[in-house]
Amino acid sequence: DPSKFKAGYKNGVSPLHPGEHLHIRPLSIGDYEKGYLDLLKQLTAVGDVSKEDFIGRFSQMKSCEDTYFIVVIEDLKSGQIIGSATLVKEQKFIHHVSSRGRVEDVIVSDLYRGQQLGKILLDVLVALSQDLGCYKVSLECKDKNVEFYTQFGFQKTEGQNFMQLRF
Ligand code: 16G
Repeated sequence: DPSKFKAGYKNGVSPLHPGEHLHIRPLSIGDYEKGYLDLLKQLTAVGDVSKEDFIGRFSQMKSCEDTYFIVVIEDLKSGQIIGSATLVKEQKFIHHVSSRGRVEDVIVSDLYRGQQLGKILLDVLVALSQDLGCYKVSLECKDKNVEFYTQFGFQKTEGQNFMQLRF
């Protein structure tokens, strides 16, 4: 529902029109050949992921109905994936058997920064999490990105901490 998207775009760009030659859509298996994993390497360690590994993980995610929503932006001119963000819908007993949305792995290729593509990806995932009936949506990010996420309504929560145990 396009009316759900917040305003505030410049230069005629919007989630429905991300830019010349740019196409926004769900991740597909063929994106292995379109540099999807190289894009993720701009976010964190990815390692050696074979096509077989990729297909296996893709299929596992797909088999979890209504759970993984990976949105990508493809540059149709180069045939490369240049932006991506994931929404995970986590099912709960709490809040009257509701669900929580988690925004993960948000990345826009360094060559495409400053074109409002991060905003597009976030607007799409926030609208999607609402449509899916999540009672909240959350994310973890670096200090330098806090301001970016504030524009979508994300807020740091007083008295709540992000904790992790790494292996
Ligand atoms: C950031 C990402 C998170 C990603 C992590 C990878 C967003 C909003 N946050 O926290 O989704 O999984 O970085 O870093 O995109 P790591 O390899 O140190 O876990």
